[in-house]
Amino acid sequence: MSSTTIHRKKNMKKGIQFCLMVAGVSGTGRTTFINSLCNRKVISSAAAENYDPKEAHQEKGVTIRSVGVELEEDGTRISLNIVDTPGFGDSIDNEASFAEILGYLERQYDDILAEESRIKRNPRFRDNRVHALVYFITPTGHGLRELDIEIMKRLSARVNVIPVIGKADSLTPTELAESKKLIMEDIEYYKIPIYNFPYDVEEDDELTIDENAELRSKLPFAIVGSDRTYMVDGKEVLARKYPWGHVDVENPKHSDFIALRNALLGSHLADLKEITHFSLYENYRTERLSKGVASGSDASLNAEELASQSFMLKEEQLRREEEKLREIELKVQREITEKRQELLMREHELREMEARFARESSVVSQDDATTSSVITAGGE
Ligand SMILES: Nc1nc2c(ncn2[C@@H]2O[C@H](COP(=O)(O)OP(=O)(O)O)[C@@H](O)[C@H]2O)c(=O)[nH]1
Ligand SMILES: [Mg+2]
Repeated sequence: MSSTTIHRKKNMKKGIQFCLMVAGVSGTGRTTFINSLCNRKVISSAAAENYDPKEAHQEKGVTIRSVGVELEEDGTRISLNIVDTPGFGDSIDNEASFAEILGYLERQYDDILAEESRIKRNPRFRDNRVHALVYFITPTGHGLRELDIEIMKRLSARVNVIPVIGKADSLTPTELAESKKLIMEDIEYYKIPIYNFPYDVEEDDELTIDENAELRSKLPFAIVGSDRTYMVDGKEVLARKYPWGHVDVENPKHSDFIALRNALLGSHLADLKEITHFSLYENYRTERLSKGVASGSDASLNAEELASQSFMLKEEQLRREEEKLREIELKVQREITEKRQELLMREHELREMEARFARESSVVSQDDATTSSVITAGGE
C-alpha cells in the first residue's frame, strides 16, 4: 500500500474537523438545537441537569463545555466539536462572561501559534479553533438587546458569528418577519461584522452568488428545535406538537433550521474554516506579534517571546547542521588525500619493486650465463 493511500484512509477515518460554538441566554433553545443538528442527544438539557433551587440566587457566570460528535453528511464524515456556553447572560453584570468566552476563543489561537513555532510538531496536537458561533437571540419580536449587541460585536473579531432567533415558533410569521428586519437594521447600525455569507459578484459563479444571497436574506435564521419525533403524514419527523398541529423542524416553511444545518455542515463548512484560518486567526496573530514588539506588554510577550525563541532555536539548529556538514566534508577530504598518498606510495613501492625485479633478473641471467659456461667448461 502506498503512503498516499494510507494517508487518505486515515483522513477518511478521522473525517473533516469542524468546531461550532453556541451562545445565548439560557432557555433560548441552544441544547435542543445541538441535539437536532446531531440527530441524537449529545447534550442533556441544562435546566433538568443542573438546576438547584438552593443556588438560584447565586451568580454563577458562564461555563464552557465542549463535546465531540462524529457525524456523517452525504457520505462525508465530520468530526464535530461542539462548545456550549451555559450560564451566559444570566448575571446582572455580563462583563466576566464576555471575557471568559473571548478568552476561550483566543486560547485556541494561542495554542496554534505556539504549535506553529515548535521545531518538532506534536503529532497529537488538536486544532480547536472555533469556526462558527451560532448566537441565539431571544424571540422578543423586537430588535437586538444591549447584551446581544455587546457580545456579537466583541466576538465577531475572533469568530464567524451567525445570529439566529431561538424558539422562532413562539412568534407569528408576521412578528418573525418584522423581528428579522429590526435585527438586521441593528446589526448594520452598530456595524457588527457578522458572517453574512460573503460573495463577490465579479469573481464568484452564479450558483454561489444565488446560494449565498438566499442564505443572507434569511439572516437571522429562525430556529425551531425539538428532541422528539412524531408521525406526520405517515413519516417520522423531528417536530414540536401543538393543539392545532405540528411544527416540523426540518420543514423550510416552518423554520430555517435545515438551511442553517446545510450551510454549517455542508456548503459553507470550508468557507467558515478558511475565514477562520486566513482572516480571523491571521489578524489575531499579527496583533499578538506586533503588539509584543511595540509595547513589550506582558500579555503579548508570550507569543512574541515564543516566536523569537523559536527563531533563535531554528537558527541554532541550522548552524549546528551546517557545522556538521562542514566536518563531514573535511573528513572526506582528509580521507581522499590520505588515500591518494597511500596510492602514490603503493605506486612508488610497485615501481621500486619492478626496478628491483628488473635488476635482479638481469643479474640472474648473467649468473645463468656464467653457470652454463662453467658447466660447458666443466663438461669439456
Ligand atoms: N417553543 C419552542 N421551545 C423550544 C425550542 N427549543 C427548545 N425549546 C424548549 O425551551 C426550553 C429550553 O431549551 P434548551 O434547549 O434547554 O435551551 P438552552 O438553555 O438554551 O440550552 C426547553 O423546555 C425546550 O423544550 C423551540 O424551538 N421552540
Ligand atoms: Mg442548554
